[in-house]
Amino acid sequence: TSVIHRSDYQEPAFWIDSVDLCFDLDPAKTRVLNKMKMRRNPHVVPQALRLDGEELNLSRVLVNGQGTSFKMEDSQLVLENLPAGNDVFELEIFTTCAPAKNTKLSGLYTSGDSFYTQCEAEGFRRITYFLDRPDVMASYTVLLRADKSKYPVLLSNGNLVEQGTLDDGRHFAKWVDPFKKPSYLFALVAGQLVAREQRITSRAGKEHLLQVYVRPGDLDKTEHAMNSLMASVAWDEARFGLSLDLERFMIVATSDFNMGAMENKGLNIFNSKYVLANQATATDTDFGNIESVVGHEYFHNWTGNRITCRDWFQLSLKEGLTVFRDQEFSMDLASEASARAVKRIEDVRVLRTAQFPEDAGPMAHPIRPDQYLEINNFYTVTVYEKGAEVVRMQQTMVASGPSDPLGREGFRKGMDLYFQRHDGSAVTCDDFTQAIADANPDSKLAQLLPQFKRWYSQAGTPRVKAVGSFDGASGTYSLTLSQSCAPTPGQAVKEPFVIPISLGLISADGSEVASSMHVLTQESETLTFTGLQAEPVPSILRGFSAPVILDFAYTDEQLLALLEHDTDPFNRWEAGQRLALNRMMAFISQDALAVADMKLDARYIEAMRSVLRHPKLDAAFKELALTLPSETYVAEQLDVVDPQRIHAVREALRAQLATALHADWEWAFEAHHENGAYKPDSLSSGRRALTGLALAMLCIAARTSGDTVWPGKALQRFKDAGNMTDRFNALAALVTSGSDLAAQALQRFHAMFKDEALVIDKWFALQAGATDRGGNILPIVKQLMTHPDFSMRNPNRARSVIFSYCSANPGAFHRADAAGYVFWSDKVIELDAINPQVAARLARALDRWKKLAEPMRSAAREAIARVAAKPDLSNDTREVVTRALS
Ligand code: B3K
Ligand code: ZN
Repeated sequence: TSVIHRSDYQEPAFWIDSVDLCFDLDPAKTRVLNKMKMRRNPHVVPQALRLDGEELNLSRVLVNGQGTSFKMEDSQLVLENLPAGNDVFELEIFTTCAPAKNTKLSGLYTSGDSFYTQCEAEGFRRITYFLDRPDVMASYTVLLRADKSKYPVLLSNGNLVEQGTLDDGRHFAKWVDPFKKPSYLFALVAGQLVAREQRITSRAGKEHLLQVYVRPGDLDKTEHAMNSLMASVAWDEARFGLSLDLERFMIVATSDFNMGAMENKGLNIFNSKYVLANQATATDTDFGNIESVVGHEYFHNWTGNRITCRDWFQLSLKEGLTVFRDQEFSMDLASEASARAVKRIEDVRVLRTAQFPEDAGPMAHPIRPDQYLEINNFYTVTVYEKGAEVVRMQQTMVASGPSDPLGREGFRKGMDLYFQRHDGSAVTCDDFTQAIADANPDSKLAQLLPQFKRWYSQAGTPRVKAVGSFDGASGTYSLTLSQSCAPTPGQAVKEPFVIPISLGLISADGSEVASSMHVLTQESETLTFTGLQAEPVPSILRGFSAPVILDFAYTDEQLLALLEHDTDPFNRWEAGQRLALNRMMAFISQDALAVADMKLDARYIEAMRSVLRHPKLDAAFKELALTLPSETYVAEQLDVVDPQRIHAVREALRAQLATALHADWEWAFEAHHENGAYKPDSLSSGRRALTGLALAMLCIAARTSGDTVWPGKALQRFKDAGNMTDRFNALAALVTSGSDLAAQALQRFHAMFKDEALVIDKWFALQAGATDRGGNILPIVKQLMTHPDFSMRNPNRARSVIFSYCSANPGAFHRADAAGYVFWSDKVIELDAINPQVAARLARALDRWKKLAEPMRSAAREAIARVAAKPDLSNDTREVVTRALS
């Protein structure tokens, strides 16, 4: 297989009108009969039919009921003697496959004793020969046959039209999907499952049945997923006028899944991590993630399923848009303004710690990529999260003044037009932006559309440099904004982007003297503000109005003023992060400075104290503001990275904040106790987050002072906690601070939850991600992998140990002796033979190797080369390591 280019797109030579699938399910050998009604595409020159297939055993091919000649070419089934002309013909294909041997978890596979499918992007070809591409949309009828006692539940897309018993203890179910769909949205599930059910009536007055299917015993963990699903249905109707178009909507949880979840039409299949939760087993973060993922997959029903992608290069058409929609959903559910801001900060934090590095590394690609070897490698933070930012900017740029300041109404008009034009078809990113612009002809977006579209074609994070100057005599402040963007692989030169910049000016007394939205289109532009008494402090890029890096040489005074007075909560948080970052950078860069001599100044500490003690700020915001920038984020600010030094500096500053604010942390811990019943809402989860941070800080302080009281309290809280958030935070406080009590708490935790796979994942992840002390984490990781609960084949479990170490614990992974990299290369190779998608994700852990300081840099390169030298590597992993080395 070779590289596929966006510019090579051609319509399919044939269309498939309908598909009749019949499955005889058996783990060792499942028989599949695929009967298709097909016809030639009159727009394409007559040619052979080439059907995709992978790891299938072909037994028979019939055309209009007659045997026919065929050949195999690179795993494609090629039929040359098909009827000429434009008539519909029937093609029947009999194949078998082996679900129990399918460790790739793509196509039809077994997990425990049940069958599941995963077809996006190209898994359907592992079930039957097909035109496995998203622009071929067909009507599906599915007949499932299986042993009744082993597989009492038989599910597929759409409506159940018939079911009954067969001979030999078997039974059947027939499903018809009323909507045409691409093959990647096909799904089937068979097994011993139980469902939580809920009947709802939509705004439009229609009745629907919602179901959440899980293994028997897990029903008590489905209430939150069901609530999230009901909230999603209501939200899409209210905000976008989009109603559920099916009588029945099903979610099924499985514990073996490559990613988060999948939006198959009417039959979403989820990683159990994003379904199962109750207060005893799931944290507030889990509850929040479930809400967004349930929302995300549900919202795909319109943005992805009703209107789908013409080809996989258009992936952000559905993913960027649907992430934008799930972000807005979570913000709208968190009704208080402060909670909206907290969600925005969290989303930006993900973008900056995961997407910015991707955009600066060897895998950098535009949100609409131009080429790929393996499409599964392009389900990235760029396509998803940056894609969502690009949709958000379109909303911002259709704002029409005071009547619609955020652009929500204009954006809704654009979405309406998008559905009016394209419902039921497979389209491109251009079709989307065109609809949003056409519905808002007077908007900035419409005026700047061709230039705006560079966000779709150019990779890399733009940098905006801002320089301010004040002329006291005339009372004029000018702000010069200049943009640039570094080269990325294959794109040496970048044209200027369209960058909406939300601005405010704060005066010396803290009042806001100006606020506006400026759309930067040139390489450099100067804005002037007049009538000012004194030099203002600029608050630039409010709400993170564009996915760019902002350079402004803020002084400490200016940052302190913003931290105290900015009306924009995002920039208020950002000011605190900049204060911390400046200090971390200064310490890191002084090579000769010993960690013991890095002393935080009183001014910074006092600023943090006032945030922590602030009477008006809420707990969730305080927790974010008091958390230092992550090691990964700091690494991105440096040209040469010594991960261990970054780690040491961050730990040292954290210890000082812990000690200097000791009394304040004690106050925070005592004052934010949650009494009463557990509720995962934003207000109470914010309080739990802050008490969790306070407890961690108090345990860290105890490590320096020798205090035994707070670790003791943490252990007690760990034992007494009424919910997983408090329990896990207490456990993490002990582990992170290296307390002597950690070992017994870990042991107890395992014993308490030994039957809860998702909790055991947390137990593994906490240990593999813990603070390195003298290189102790790698041996712990290796030890964990010999634990009877460890399994390389379960993606959640593999991620909880290996990824937590290689991708999420830079201070422990980047060892001068290269042992971390050797471990990494072993595991990439081992996983690649089992599950290439998971292996290729792990392979990304060394993306940024070129920035590493020696000797790490050379050692990392050697490890990557070692993987690349494996001859039978999957395309997935090969693409990642080849790009890394180039
Ligand atoms: N569309 C799926 C992702 C499929 C990933 C294939 N490797 C989940 C989602 O984005 O909603
Ligand atoms: Zn999605």
